[in-house]
Amino acid sequence: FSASAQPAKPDAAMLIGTNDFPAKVEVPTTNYDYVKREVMIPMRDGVKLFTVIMVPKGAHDAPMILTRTPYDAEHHVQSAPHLVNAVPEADQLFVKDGYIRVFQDIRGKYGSQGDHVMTRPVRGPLNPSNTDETTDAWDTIDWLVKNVPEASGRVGMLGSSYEGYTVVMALLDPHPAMKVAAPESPMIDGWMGDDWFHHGAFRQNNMDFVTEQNTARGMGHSIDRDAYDDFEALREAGSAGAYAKAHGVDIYPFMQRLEAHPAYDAFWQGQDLVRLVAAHPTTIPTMWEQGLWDQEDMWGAIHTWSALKAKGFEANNYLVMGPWRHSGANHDGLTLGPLIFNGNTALQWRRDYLKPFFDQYLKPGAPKADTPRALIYNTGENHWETYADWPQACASGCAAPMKPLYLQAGFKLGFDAPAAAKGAGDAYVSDPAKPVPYLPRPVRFADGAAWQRWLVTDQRIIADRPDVLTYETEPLTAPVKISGAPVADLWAITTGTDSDWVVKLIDVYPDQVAEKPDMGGYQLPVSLDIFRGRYRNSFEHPSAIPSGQAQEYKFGLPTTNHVFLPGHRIMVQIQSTLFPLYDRNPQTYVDNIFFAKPSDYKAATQTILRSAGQASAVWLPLVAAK
Ligand code: PG9
Repeated sequence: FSASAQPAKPDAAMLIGTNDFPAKVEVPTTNYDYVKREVMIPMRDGVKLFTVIMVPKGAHDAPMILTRTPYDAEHHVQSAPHLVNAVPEADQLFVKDGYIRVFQDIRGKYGSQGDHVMTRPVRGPLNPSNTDETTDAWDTIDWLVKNVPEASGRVGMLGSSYEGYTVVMALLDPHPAMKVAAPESPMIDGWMGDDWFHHGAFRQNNMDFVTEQNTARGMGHSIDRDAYDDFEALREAGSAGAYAKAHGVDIYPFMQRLEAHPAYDAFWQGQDLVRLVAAHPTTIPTMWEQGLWDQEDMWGAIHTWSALKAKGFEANNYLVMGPWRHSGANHDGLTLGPLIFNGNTALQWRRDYLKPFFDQYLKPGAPKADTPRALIYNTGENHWETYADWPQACASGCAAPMKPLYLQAGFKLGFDAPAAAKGAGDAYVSDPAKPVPYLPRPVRFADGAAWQRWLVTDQRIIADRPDVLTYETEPLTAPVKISGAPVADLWAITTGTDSDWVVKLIDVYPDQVAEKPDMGGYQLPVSLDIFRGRYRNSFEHPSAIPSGQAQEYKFGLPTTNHVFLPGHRIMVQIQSTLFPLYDRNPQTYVDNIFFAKPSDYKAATQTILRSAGQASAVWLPLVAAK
């Protein structure tokens, strides 16, 4: 370089050192309206858990909210001068009102010490150690009330999904300073209807989750793809076990546990939080929340709340179900897919119910909150409803009984029992080589937006497939309201020796919807689920289906509070695959479907019966519509 372009006498600021990184990076925070502390909190066995404490400046006697997470406590908060901008959206109302917000990495994840165990079971036969998420929550709260001088000593816990599971675990033996809780979409029973399986059908997207969670203490990676379309890759692989082996997922101990426990055996029963909570009920005021279209944890909150109610612990347990996807309560509740709600329903819940509920128990002198026993969104009429009891209709003990909506000849539905002779039914061929997709292809598990809205997907994508049976009513002349959990009751014959059954209750919009033209003819799933036929007699002890013989398959569908409006039709769809979300049933009985061989996968003819003695129906929790 020419000497003439160089400064003759560089001053100190021109000189280049060896490293442009300062020895210590410190952002001036004197003008911040909060103090952030990062601490390592010791547990009873000496393991220390990384904890971020956000304290509003000037706080004293302040209430505290704790969330325990496997998803990186440090990144739950941002760097910003104002606390309201530093915390997640759902916490803004709390910190604006002087709450201290605490996030902690559970043991073995991110900044915490110790080993990680996926949804670590409670201490006992499945967890012989001296710690679990119950003791870790207890030790954490004990430390917080003794070591955060600005705190009042009253702690609330909330969190969604895995973080909801940690709230529920804390409730099994709560620290005396824990005064209120809100498990949001908590993972409660991983086999019946939360993340891992639904009625025994394995949810294959979890192989990414296991990989992401277990490749590293910090941010893990997901599965390397060999196809753009996960539908193609998973079909090509064969069984879920074969896919896991081919992609290295089978090295993770949790995947091995899933593969070793395909049935509802002691492994699942022993960590079923419905039973554990019902066996250890507390008097802590608890608001159980989940979405009406929760695509991950559809089972937990409603079933635990119901079990507590049945045990006589109704007084301190409340139920909230909003028109939300999984964890949607913590985000923007204005829309879901094409559905537009009556304002920001998530904010409405947080502002009008959750915050006053927490205030009541955490802020001495706060007014008593007006907390309904059950707060459930009416998804047909688009508004909130409050109930003194829930469900409004059920098989026994409710204000109204269930009413069967029968499958009828000509692909119709009706409340009159069919009179057809034995054997009357409709048949389709379910071919595992051509499974019914749960989303339009290409299906990509990595597409978070598609995943979040999949439960409201227009079912016209598959309604006309020959392997999907579609029954519907005439356009309704009066509103039909359902408030509770529908029950699928299928009488079916398969030519195979095992089969899955998918039942969908659908609201069909009129052909034209003037206010929202893109909803014309929309087939909106209101409640749907899958059932693995081998478990029809026992969830614990599967058995082959006798080929060619009628069997009854009866299973609960997710809770709903919906009005089918005049002009709409009620539709029921039945199919045997929902792929690749659920692994395919080979339709030949094998010991463990995770390891079914390619030759086990066989097409089967499925006949859904609608005769007088074998009347397939969806039982509706029917109530009077206003
Ligand atoms: N549904 C997620 C999950 C919870 C627990 C176990 C596995 C997955 C979650 O959103 O945290």
